[in-house]
Amino acid sequence: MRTPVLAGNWKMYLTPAEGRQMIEALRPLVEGVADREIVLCPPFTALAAAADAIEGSNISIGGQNVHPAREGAFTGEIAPPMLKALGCRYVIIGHSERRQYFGETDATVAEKVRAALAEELIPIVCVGETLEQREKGVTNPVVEIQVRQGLDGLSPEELSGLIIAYEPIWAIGTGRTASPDDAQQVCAFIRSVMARLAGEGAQKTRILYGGSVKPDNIKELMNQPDIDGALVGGASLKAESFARIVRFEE
Ligand code: G2H
Repeated sequence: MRTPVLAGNWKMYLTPAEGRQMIEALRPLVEGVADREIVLCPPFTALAAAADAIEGSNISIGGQNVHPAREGAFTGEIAPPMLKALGCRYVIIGHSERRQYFGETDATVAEKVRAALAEELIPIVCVGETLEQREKGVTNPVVEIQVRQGLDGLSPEELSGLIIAYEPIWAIGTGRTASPDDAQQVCAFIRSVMARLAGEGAQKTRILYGGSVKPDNIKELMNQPDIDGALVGGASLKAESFARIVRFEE
């Protein structure tokens, strides 16, 4: 009953021309796929080219980050209405790389989520534990704090419409994937936290897994009852591998 979401996070890769080329190659490979949402999140500089290249297709675009203010003297930042004006439907918020290298906290995540929702952008809110936290056995409490604080003050309706991406930090870009069982356990736990915040609406929230997702592990991940899609980094840069992920093809 939840429409799967396959979202590519290009991170700081691909120029406008390279992004356009990737999308032109991807379009025929995912044509006709209607029962899932296909999303690409290019760097800001490639968004306009991507918006043009997806025209008339079943692919949507999103930002990788956003500033919480609608406008202002914030050099180097991008506001929610600017993403919207470029045709973005989604925005990634609180990716672990933003938290680790750019000082983002659960409080800044909460501000950005509210700002994105005000502009009718669908937030893809990232949460996840470090290796040290996993080994200490505190994955659930760490993720619960990130969910509760990052989504602070939202209505049940807002909570059910957003997307959460569970990305264990130790699995990001390392080639190590959480086992489908481990990923399912944390995603089910996140849904139980959402149920306490949003009641029945938690059944509608899409929860994605992210961290070294590839064509050869997508099928098993998608077989898990609480995993509703994937946030894909490295394997979303090439049309062939991302198309196989979108189609759940090994
Ligand atoms: C996690 C993921 C995409 P990768 O950051 O957000 O990247 O698939 O390269 O591990």
